[in-house]
Amino acid sequence: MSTQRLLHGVCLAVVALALAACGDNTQPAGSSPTGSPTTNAASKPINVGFIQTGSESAWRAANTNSVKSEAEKRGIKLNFISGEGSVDKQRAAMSTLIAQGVDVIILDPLQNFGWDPSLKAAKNANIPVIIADRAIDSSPDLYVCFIGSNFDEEGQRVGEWLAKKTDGKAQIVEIEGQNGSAAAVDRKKGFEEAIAKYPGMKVIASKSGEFETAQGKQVMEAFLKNPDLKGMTAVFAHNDDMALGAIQAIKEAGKQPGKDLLIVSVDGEKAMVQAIANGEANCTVECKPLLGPALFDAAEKVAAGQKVEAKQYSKEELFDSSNAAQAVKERQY
Ligand code: GZL
Repeated sequence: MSTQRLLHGVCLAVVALALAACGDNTQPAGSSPTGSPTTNAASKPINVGFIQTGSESAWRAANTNSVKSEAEKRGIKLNFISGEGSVDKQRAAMSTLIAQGVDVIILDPLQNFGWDPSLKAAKNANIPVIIADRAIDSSPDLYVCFIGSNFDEEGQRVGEWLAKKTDGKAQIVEIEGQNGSAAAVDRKKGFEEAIAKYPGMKVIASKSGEFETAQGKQVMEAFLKNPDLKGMTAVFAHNDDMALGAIQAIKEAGKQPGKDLLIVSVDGEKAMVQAIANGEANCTVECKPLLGPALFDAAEKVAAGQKVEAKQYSKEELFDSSNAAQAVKERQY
């Protein structure tokens, strides 16, 4: 073989070896200009524990659905635990999730007190806690943020609507929510603050219906049978499910709900807005259950070590005969 041909062969071999070496070092797409590889793998999905109150109302069902569907959409590993109406079960769930070492815990507390020990345990385990929907009396340095509604304002708005509707004269029976829940405590407080300005408005009876339709109906049946309450002119229910139960009881007693007795409530559920459009109820202030997006925005930020707003309140509408017929078409729950 001539020297020239030999040199040509050696050159080709050197070029081939050089190309092969490049091929081995091809960087994955998106590699940094310095050539140091950056991973293409999606960052590990966060692991979130969610402790729910239970399944007491249509509002709660919509809230649970919003949380589960949003987690699935984002590829978040969700460990969903229902308190089944028991605070003890919720506290046990906190211990379980801390032991599992989840990245973030979201708690929707049945009661607004007694959470310091659980929150301190989570803090000691470096697990941030987000409070959803119902507020608590623990110090804000024990949890990251609150995302939900301003229940006091909801109670005020219902009270002010009723005062305007009745020219400040109403004898009111009150069907309360779950005892000790922020929703019940603060709606009651806001309503009472609003009607305190009107000497002609008075709550003449109060009893808990636990946010449930059947119990709301039972409480209303007892009010209707009580001779001391014959002068009642209005019903204030802490949520729509109980108001709908009260409407059933009023009809079965041969009276016209929405006319013989004014019915005011909170949540803005489709069935209640429909009852208002039908003239069988009078007012409901919306309380937004579709918190999934806001909760997981906060959880993802917290898991990434970013700051989040301490309090995030939903913006909510009021429905009465002036807007119910149109609004009912858009209600999602
Ligand atoms: C309010 C929520 C309440 C609803 C009820 O944010 O906690 O609990 O008003 C639900 O319908 O049961």
